[in-house]
Amino acid sequence: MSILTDICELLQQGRTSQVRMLIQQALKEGISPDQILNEGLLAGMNIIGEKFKNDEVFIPEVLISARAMNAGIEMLKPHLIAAGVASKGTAVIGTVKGDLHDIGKSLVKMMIESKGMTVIDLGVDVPPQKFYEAAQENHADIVCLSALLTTTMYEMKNVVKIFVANNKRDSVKIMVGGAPITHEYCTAIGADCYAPDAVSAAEAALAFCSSGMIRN
Ligand code: B1M
Repeated sequence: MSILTDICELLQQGRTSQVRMLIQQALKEGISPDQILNEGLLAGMNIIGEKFKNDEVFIPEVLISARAMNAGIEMLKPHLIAAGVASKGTAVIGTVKGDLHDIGKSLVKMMIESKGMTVIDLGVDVPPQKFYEAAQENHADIVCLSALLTTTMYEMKNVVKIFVANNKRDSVKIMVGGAPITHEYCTAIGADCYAPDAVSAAEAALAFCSSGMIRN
């Protein structure tokens, strides 16, 4: 079906208005919203994700494609809801308390969304309590913490602690990332997963949800 291939191609080129136009046309032609999502938008974003991983494209290209994808998802949302297409899981994401860096966090958010998951973005400078409350309110499967400063990365431990203190540590996975974070640090603070980049973060988030690895 060439219209879906075209959406996939144009998304990779970040051509938002053309992506929107083709989605409109595809819907008119009776193509199902989940097919447009999976075979058009997500297919294109997955290719960009792989290219980013292999250093074939860089942050600006990813952000431009992600913008086209978000515009497409916004158009499809009412149709997807009407068709009862379920989200593949829910993530809460934010940059930890005291830290204002949001570019990497936003990239991680977009890549997780590109996997068909719902993401609640709490923004930057997020206190541990807010992560906890948002996870509870939204029945999150995974909590994603970003930190770029060696002076703020310690807040990640406080987020883990608040889930433990409320006896809810087993209800979510906690993923950590950002330039100063390492696998060793993740293990030391009792988080579940460290991802070095946005693509691996999205793959890990989806794997947690689809393999039923979330502990209840
Ligand atoms: Co700041 N800053 N900054 N800064 N800044 C760094 C981080 C720094 C390394 C620069 C340096 O000195 N070389 C340094 C930190 C040093 C340290 O702690 N060791 C630093 C500093 C010191 C500061 C201030 C303290 C400076 C000052 O005021 N004296 C201050 C702190 C403010 C605060 O947060 N309270 C500050 C401020 C700023 C700006 C506001 C000017 C701006 C942020 C703008 C914004 O985000 N809207 C800024 C910027 C832009 C940077 C650099 C230049 C770039 C960061 C960035 O966006 N990279 C940075 C130096 C550098 O990294 N070269 C620097 C691109 C982004 C895509 O990468 O965020 O690493 P990154 O995300 C990656 C991965 O880390 C990973 O995926 C992303 C992409 O694949 N990832 C995750 C990120 N989060 C993840 C979560 C996951 C998984 C993966 O799972 C949940």
